Amino acid sequence: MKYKFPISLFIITLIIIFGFSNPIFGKLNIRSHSFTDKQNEKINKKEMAEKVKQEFLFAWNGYKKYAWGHDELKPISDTYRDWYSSSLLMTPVDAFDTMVLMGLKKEAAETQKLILDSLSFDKNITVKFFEINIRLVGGLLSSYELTRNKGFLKLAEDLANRLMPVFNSKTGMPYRYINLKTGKVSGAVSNPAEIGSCIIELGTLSKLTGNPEYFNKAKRALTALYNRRSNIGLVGSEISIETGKWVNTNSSITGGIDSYYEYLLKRWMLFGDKDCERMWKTSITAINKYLADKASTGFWYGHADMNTGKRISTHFGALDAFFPAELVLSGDLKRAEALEASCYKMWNLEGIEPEQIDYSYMKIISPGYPLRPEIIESAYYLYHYTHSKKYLQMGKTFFNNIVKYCKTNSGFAELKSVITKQKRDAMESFFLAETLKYLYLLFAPAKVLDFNKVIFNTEGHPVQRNFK
Ligand code: DMJ
Repeated sequence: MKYKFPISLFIITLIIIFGFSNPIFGKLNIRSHSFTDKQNEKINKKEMAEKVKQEFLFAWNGYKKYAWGHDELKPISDTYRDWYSSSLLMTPVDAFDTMVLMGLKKEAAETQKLILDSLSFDKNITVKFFEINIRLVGGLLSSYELTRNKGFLKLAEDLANRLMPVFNSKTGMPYRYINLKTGKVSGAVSNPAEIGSCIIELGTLSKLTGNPEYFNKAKRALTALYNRRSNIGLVGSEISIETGKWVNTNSSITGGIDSYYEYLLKRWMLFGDKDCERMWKTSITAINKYLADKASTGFWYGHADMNTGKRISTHFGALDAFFPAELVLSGDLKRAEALEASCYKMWNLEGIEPEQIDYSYMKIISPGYPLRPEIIESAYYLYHYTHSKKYLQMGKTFFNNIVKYCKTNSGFAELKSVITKQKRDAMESFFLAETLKYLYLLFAPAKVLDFNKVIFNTEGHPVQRNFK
């Protein structure tokens, strides 16, 4: 008698042989890493917080040894990189408040001395307003609030004064670049994130100095942008700040738009600003109507045309993973949890987070990992609001994967590809300002920082709600 192999057994065998490497069975791959499998694992928060602190120290010591006084460590060649022709101490300023929160007194003291003794903005260099504002103005303000050393505030004020001419456009929306010495501006085609992400820093500076000019300019810019939303309440990805006309109508929550929404919400929360409350509420209604997407692979936010609401793409990426934090901060726990679960699937496709995927197919379309913090930031917010162990478990996975794939002899390197795990010789300052800070705060005792008393700027710098 001829032996017949049952068809069901045949299919199971095929799945076992090909399932874990074949994209068709990608979902199996995802499930095999799902936090539900590990939910019962006990997380020792104290031990995890200490581990994160030790890795911060390791990277900081690498910076000290090979890049002291420069903007960034290059963690493979053991050298340094400056953003412009002369250093603005991007890593020390960005990392300082993390050191204070971690209780690293010796490191904080030496960094404070470096910044106060040598940082000067009197330089003939043309800088990017957005990055300098979120990293340096934001970092200096939170450093001032944490230490009460007026030197930090003076530096923030001097820098902001040099940046102010960016707002001298017909619409009030800022130019993208400015020369710190001459005040010459450039870059008239900008985007919502770069236009609308300065009201936390400049509003705080106005509060601390008593000079309303900073706040007024930031608010005017934010409102000018909001007023140019489409009839259905969305914004696009590029706009001319001179004519006020949209150049690109692709609407999403991704990089280039992300922190515009973040600042509407946080400005309302930080200062009880009623206009921003209204602007946030109109915006989130449109975002949930046109960008939210309940796909078979999970709950996501995709891209749509700002005028018609028609779906343009189902792309989602590491930068978009900031949104669960905004959702839960605004009171929408359900969507926040569903989106963070999707983000976690994205992280686990290759064991560390790709820059962008197409969520319809769970296919990676941009494979880099530049040490981004957003998914960790969202886990920290969600843990604060739910105390669910699953967010600690996620945090442990994030931390272990970063150490496994990105650590070098002197620091942590970006990945060119999460698939090949090939490294790139760069360590952005936000790795110390945000990625390791949010990981630490996730595991550290709540008393390290009272979440309800601060608002984080988009670079992870805590600004105190009631600083006196
Ligand atoms: C940071 O500089 C900020 O979080 C910014 O808003 C977006 N990109 C990086 C981190 O990914």
